[in-house]
Amino acid sequence: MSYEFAWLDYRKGVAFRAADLFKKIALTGFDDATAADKDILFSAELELKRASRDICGQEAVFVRDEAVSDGINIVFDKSLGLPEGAYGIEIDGTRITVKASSACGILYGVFRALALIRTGRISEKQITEVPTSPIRMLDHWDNPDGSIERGYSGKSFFFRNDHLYVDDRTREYARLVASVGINAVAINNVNVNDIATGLVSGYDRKELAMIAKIFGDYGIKLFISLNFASPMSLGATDTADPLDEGVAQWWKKTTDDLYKDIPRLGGFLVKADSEGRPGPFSYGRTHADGANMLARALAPHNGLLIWRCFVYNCQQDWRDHTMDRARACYDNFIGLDGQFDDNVILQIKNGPMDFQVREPVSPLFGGLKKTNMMVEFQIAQEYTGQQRDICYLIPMFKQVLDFKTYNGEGEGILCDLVTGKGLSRACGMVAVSNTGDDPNWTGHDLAAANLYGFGRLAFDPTLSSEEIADEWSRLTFGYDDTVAEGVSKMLMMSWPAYEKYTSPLGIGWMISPGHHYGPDIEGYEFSPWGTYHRSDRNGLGVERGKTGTCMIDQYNEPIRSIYEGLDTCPDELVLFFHRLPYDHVLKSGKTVIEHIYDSHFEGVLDVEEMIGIWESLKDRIDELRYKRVADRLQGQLRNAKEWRDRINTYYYRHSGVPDKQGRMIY
Ligand code: GCW
Repeated sequence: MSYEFAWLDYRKGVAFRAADLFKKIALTGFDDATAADKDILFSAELELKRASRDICGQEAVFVRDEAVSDGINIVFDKSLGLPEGAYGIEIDGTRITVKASSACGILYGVFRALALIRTGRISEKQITEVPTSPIRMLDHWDNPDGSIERGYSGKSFFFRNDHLYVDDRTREYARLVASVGINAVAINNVNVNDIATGLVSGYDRKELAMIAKIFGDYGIKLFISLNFASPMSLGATDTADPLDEGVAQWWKKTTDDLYKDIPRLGGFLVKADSEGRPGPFSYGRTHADGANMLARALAPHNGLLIWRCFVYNCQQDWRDHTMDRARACYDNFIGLDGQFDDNVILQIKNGPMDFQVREPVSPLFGGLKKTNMMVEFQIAQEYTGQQRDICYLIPMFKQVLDFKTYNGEGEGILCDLVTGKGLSRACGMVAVSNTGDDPNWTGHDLAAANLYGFGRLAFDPTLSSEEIADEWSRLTFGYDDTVAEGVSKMLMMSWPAYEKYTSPLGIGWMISPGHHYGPDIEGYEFSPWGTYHRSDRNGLGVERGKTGTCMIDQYNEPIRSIYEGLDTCPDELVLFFHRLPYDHVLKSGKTVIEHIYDSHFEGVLDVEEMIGIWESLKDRIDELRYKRVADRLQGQLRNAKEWRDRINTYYYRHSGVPDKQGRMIY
């Protein structure tokens, strides 16, 4: 499949005085770099070449180790002491200087300088940026057969016909994600099946090494998702018990061999004892036993072991009201705090359930005190419209990052905990990727704002959602205020709109089972997955407070009291935490049933408004992309109406309460 250049299409965008700037480009300190650094610096050089050609149609003239007064100076200088990945940019009339002490810093600084030129923001005189998260990662759920679990943008571009696949697009991908600061990528699904099990032990090793090299050229470390039972599945041992000497030896040798071929491998990512995947529980061992055994194989190579906390019972009995899936993540890991080796990082989903449109923050973040943590977001829009509906997730991620956990060390702001502020811990942010081999990478053109935005946010969480939307729009659609305003408005209204027309007040789910698009209110109600809303004629919701499953007690004070109290619990989460009657009056002044009706009618109106905005931009956006988005918006409108009518009808029939405004409910 052919591909487009997304926000890196330098032919788009107006460049003020760009031709002058590109007249001369001076590279300083490049020749003294190590071999690995040179590869990254070379990518930066290529980028400048490409930009010069595409922005102003001229070949860049490079000079070495001399400062130019008119043009671009790129200064690689370790003695500046800037942290890894950090850069400084100085703009002075017709001279731009990018400085860094690491090769990645140069690469990021070059991308940033080019973005500033393209968005016309070269009046900002001096910028120093230090990446906030040490690890800024994308997890791909790609399978060897080319399918992508929860993929909504075509097929995998890493795998095809049961093999790894390397072509121009591999490099283009690395370039794209490095441009927003991504420095770690797991290319295969955390559900590691069949052939993928062999990736750690030699399968397609040549291609794997090629991918790692291309990633390395862009400062990205390759991670491999592994099957916890690999030695057993591959027939080398008859157990996968993490405390078995033979198992540990197998992992050690396998890992040593892997590092011989791929010296800069980042490490492993593991989903264990979750949704049918093997794990230490089968041997009566803890997740610390499992993770540490693997971490010890990686430690001599400085590798990291990323262990997922998405562990819950998916064989639940819906009749049993005492069990609560929302408790599982905390209950499974809190007792292990302090038991993990230094090179283990726990990867915790942002919410206690599973990437719903609205969830509280996982209480595990505020519970663990002596464990490395990463927050896991999902930009693949599994439950948020599957890249058919627009849902710009950056505002949600920001709310999560701003959350105060009160973990005993002051406010314990989540962003600080996962970025290791003040501590030199291994930690960071990860997102389940939303890319595939569709020409525009993300299926919906506007879904690319989530890919772009996640990277930018992981680098600098102080950026606002609006800034990111505006910047992405200008880089993608060109320098046009009207387009940027319109597109940003659409993006900013999209998450609230999606929340309004889907399941209400934080209760989540109600999506069609299996594929997870569109409504099916009772689809999971009598299933083993543990995701219930328990609606009846009296009300709806799961009581998670003191009279229920006590899940609220997993939070620290004062959050615990805030969520426990009906007068303090925020409306948007009230049905996550409490079971309520339809006539319960929310803080907004509306009853629960009024809120359900009103929000669903509003959600559809919001989609109509987005369509109106898009139509107003018709002559300003190229035909191909205009039409792609316009078509998807019509699909979104159909989806929103389907949700509205099903939810409103269901709750009208259950509650018997008519709509005050007499709107059409079936
Ligand atoms: O959201 C759920 C998905 C599964 C996924 C799982 C996980 C990779 O429905 O498809 O499996 O989460 O995060 O492991």
